[in-house]
Amino acid sequence: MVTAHSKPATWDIFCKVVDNFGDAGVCWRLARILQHEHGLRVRLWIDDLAPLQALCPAIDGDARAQRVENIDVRQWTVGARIPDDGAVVIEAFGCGLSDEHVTQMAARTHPPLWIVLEYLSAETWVDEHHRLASPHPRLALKRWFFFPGFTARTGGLLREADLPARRDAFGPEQQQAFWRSHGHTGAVSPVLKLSLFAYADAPVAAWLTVLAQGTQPVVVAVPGPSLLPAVQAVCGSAPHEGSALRRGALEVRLLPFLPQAQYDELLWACDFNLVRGEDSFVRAQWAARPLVWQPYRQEDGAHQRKMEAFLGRYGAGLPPATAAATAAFWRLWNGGSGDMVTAWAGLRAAAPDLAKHARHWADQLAAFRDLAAQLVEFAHDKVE
Ligand code: TRH
Repeated sequence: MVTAHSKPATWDIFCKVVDNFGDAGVCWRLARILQHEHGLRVRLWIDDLAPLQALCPAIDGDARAQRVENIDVRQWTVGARIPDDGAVVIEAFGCGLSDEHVTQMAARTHPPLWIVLEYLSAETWVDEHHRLASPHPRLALKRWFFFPGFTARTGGLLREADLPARRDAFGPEQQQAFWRSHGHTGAVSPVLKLSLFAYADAPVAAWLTVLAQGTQPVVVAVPGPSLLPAVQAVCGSAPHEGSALRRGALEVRLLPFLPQAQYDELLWACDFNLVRGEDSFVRAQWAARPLVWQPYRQEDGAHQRKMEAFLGRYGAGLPPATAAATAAFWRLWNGGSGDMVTAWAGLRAAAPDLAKHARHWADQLAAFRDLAAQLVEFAHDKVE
């Protein structure tokens, strides 16, 4: 366990990139908060530096070891030598530690505290599973399961201490400057501004078509290249980063994949955000703006259960018609049946309620301790 009477000094975070950016995104955010706000020495072990470099351009995609923002970033290769001075090991998303590494941990006089950081879910069973331990089948080691979540009985959500203040200080002037810095004019009301980050199987083209055919001028900002085929299908011309394409009431603004901090600014500069996976989903909630979520698809349909569980919690504070309109659009966005024109009209009509609720929801979540602080407290509790 952690050495008695001492703050855990070195934390090792292990991250395997399954696909996309979420694994790296969550681990990088956690590493930054642990280092910058809790003064810990953090080593982030990651098996693929490319997504991390996209989130943080200061990262060298080839370096085996580097220090960026005061975090030691190490390539986690097969056979990598893991120093045995770490007080806490975070196994992100149950990514699996090698037998050799686990044996080395067990052989220490004070084995590190081994925490499996799980995926986020609003399902009720999370409350019961948070902070449970599972003994290693052969060695004198325990793994502790730590669940992020939306209730006081879970580990909470990642949140930088200054995030709400930075968000609230990002007013109209900053928003205009944001758009201008990406080569676009600052769209002002009554133009509706939306950001779009989704998997390629979302009905993006059908939705953009409905927007184009509407009467309200709409800007849709699309960071990164993954949805360009759908944009091209609707707007016709060959899209490239930095360009703005128009059809009817719709203007699509193509942005580069933004560094993580700038992605927050995009969310704050928009009236409505379409997000996916885990980390952008959480950031959209902190943005205190209405959102549409596309969970990461899982074979067994677990993503649908996650979506319904979240809708249940989120919708509980909404007028029933607003909750129903929200659920109808989210379900359609996630492979359900329905008519896009009707679903979008319903969501638009719900926008004033949703805007109020989004703020209330963010404030309510901010009343819980954030995930990094809870991890630090947990590590202290386990000192023997
Ligand atoms: O990239 P994702 O689809 O990641 C997913 C999920 O995390 C999923 O749960 C996991 O199992 C799977 O990966 C392997 O979506 P997510 O979680 O939103 O992560 C995206 C990260 O990228 C997040 O940190 C926000 C960041 N981002 C930027 O920094 N700039 C951008 O321009 C955009 C669009 C995103």
